[in-house]
Amino acid sequence: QFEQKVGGLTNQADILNLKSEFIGKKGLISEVLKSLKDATPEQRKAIGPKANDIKNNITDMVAAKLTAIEAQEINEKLASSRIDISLTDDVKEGSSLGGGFHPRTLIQREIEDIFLSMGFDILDGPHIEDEFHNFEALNIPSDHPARDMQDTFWFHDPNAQSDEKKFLLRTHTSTIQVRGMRSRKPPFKFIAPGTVFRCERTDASHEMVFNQLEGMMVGEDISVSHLIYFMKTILKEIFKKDVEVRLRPGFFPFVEPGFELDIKCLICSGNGCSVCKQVGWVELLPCGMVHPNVLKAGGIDSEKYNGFAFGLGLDRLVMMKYGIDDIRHLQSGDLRFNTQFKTF
Ligand code: FA5
Repeated sequence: QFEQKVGGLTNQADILNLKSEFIGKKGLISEVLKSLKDATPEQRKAIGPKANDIKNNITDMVAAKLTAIEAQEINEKLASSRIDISLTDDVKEGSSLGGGFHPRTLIQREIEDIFLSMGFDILDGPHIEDEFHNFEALNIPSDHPARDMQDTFWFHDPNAQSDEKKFLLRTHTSTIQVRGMRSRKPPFKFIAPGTVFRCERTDASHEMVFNQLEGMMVGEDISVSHLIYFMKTILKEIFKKDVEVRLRPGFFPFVEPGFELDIKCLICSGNGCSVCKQVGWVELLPCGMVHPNVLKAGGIDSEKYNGFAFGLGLDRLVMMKYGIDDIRHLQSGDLRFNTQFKTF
């Protein structure tokens, strides 16, 4: 009877109730055992051991049944609270949960690799600069009109004496030309990527905080053809195709002669858009032969050595490479923009 009844039970309490119905203090078997006191010795001998066997059997069956139920409960709990630590395919392929590089980082690294392979060093410099490194050593004295070409964020100290050193947020990475020249002996060549700051109105191709990549090569008998070779190589490697460029005279006090290298706007294919201000060309890579005054300020013998320098507009290069029609997307922090460039 017990075996039949317990088979259908799945609940611990029901099983324990059934157990006490049979072998509890007032259960059926206990009643049988109790009644033995009035039985004959033969009856006791026959019934006693049997009743005890049944009691033991029931105890064993209950224990087995309870163990099985407990095991089942543990398994169910494990299954429902299991944490899947394996990577799902969407994460592997770059969902919003995965990381990635900013397009500027991707291009910067690519350019760094190209220049490293050509034997250039990579230099860095401070964002907060003094007047000497940002202007004077670059042949831009304080009364020079070229200072107006770059609207400057000055640090203002109301207690400063008029002849004290003034500080600013660097307006170009050319400051690192000065630091590079003063820390090494010719011949040398280096690039210096970095953020620069200008107090300018923003539009589709202008930011207040943007990035340049400076380059400088100093040695004996360096000519404009070296400069053009390096400029062409870098553009070819980056765009992996021939892009239309034009070289025109450009004025920068720190180079002589100076050039502006423009690229045919890849957003509008030269037809005119807000990025190229409808002219079809984008100013990308000003460059030139280093002015002797700059070499001198850098502690270099300008009779013996010469060199070239360039200041690539990194954000504009990124825009041309990826067809980005507004520079402000780059710093927007908008994930819909950033996640398009996932590389892993
Ligand atoms: C300079 O800053 C010079 N130091 C570059 C140079 C270096 C010339 C060495 C000669 C030799 P310019 O102000 O033109 O030059 O800026 C260089 C490049 O930075 C521009 O061609 C353009 O691509 C980018 N640029 C300039 N202003 C902005 C801006 N507001 N937002 C985004 N990119 C800019």
